[in-house]
Amino acid sequence: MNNVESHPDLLKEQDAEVAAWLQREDQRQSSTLTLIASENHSSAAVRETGQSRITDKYAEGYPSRRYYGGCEVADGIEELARARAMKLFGAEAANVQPHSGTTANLAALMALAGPNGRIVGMSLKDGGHLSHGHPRSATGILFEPKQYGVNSDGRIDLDEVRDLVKAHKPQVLIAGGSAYARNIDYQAFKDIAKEHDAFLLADIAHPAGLIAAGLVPSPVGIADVVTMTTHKTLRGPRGGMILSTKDVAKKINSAVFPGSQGGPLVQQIAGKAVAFGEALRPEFRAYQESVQTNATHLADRLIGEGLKVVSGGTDNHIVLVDLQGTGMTGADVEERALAAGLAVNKNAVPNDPLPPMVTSGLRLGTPAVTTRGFGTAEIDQLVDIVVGLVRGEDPGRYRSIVLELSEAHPLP
Ligand code: DSN
Repeated sequence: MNNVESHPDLLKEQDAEVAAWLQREDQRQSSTLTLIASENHSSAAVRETGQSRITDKYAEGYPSRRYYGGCEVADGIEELARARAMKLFGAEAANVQPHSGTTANLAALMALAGPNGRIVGMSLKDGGHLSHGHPRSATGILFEPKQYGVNSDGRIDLDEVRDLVKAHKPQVLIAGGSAYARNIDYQAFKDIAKEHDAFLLADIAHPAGLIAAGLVPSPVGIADVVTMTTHKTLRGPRGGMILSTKDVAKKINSAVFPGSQGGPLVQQIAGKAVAFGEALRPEFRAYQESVQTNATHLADRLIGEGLKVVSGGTDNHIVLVDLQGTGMTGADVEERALAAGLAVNKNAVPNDPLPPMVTSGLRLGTPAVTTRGFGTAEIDQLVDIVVGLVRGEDPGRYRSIVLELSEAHPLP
């Protein structure tokens, strides 16, 4: 039995300050709505794993090959998580130890590119991710990166990818992004990589849940390595994971441990196992269908209201709004939305003239509100609020609507 079950007020009695902060976060999440595309609300079962005594256990190594005694439970948990992950995605191998998506990418690049290796990935400003070779990320410092972007239609420029790979001769080509709303042609990426003897790494941190549900194309079976986080559309605990072919699995494992991490967070791995179990149930597909339907509806409605959406819509859970011409920056709308009770994030749009802490864009996403039971009718209400905020309406006039919606759709 864990402490919370046996003594629910333990933390409050022992450390009122920390308890108050955590209570405040409960209240914040309950009374606001999250439209941040990378966030979600995990199930109570997933969250319960974080309180387990397994958090106290060192388990450096891999199941049956640990550097500590007493790892039989950690072994069982990790094997279960790996088996469920491989079943869910149809993968040949899985490493469930990465603490995050960034550490998963770092380990995968260490395994495939080696020290000072050359990599090609999408630039952050065009919708990629820091860990795809940004100059201030370890992946841009330890490797030699070149970055591709998107065309004027907001879609990946495959000709640029081909030319860059030809010129830079990377060991690893990366496909995937953190603000890219369109499906990725993984086979086209694989063909380019293969032609130049490069590995293909697909980072599916954002659409992992949609991919698991079979609603957007999967790179598994095409890419050599697939990295992801487990807490976005996948709705698991905060963490990372690497899927791979059997051929490279050994290299991946040693790049995770001992290459870039020490002891795995077994309580998080237990949470991943629970989340993968949830994702293997039929209701998960229904949830992901709603995530996608809500995002399409959100994009269509915003466009109908005269806002510009990068690439003209979405194939997944992300809607990237280009605010140029509205008189508002991304930072302006983020702050105004927060005052109304909506958590959103400012985001660069392609060719953004503004710096990253300001930006000309707003990235919206539907996973968290869909977990709370939102359908297209509630999305319509959110559209009215977002459009009003962009047009300069007083955020205060929307606060009660957001509170009502929040109360009617409690957290899981
Ligand atoms: N946190 C990720 C996201 O918001 O997409 C990027 O690291």
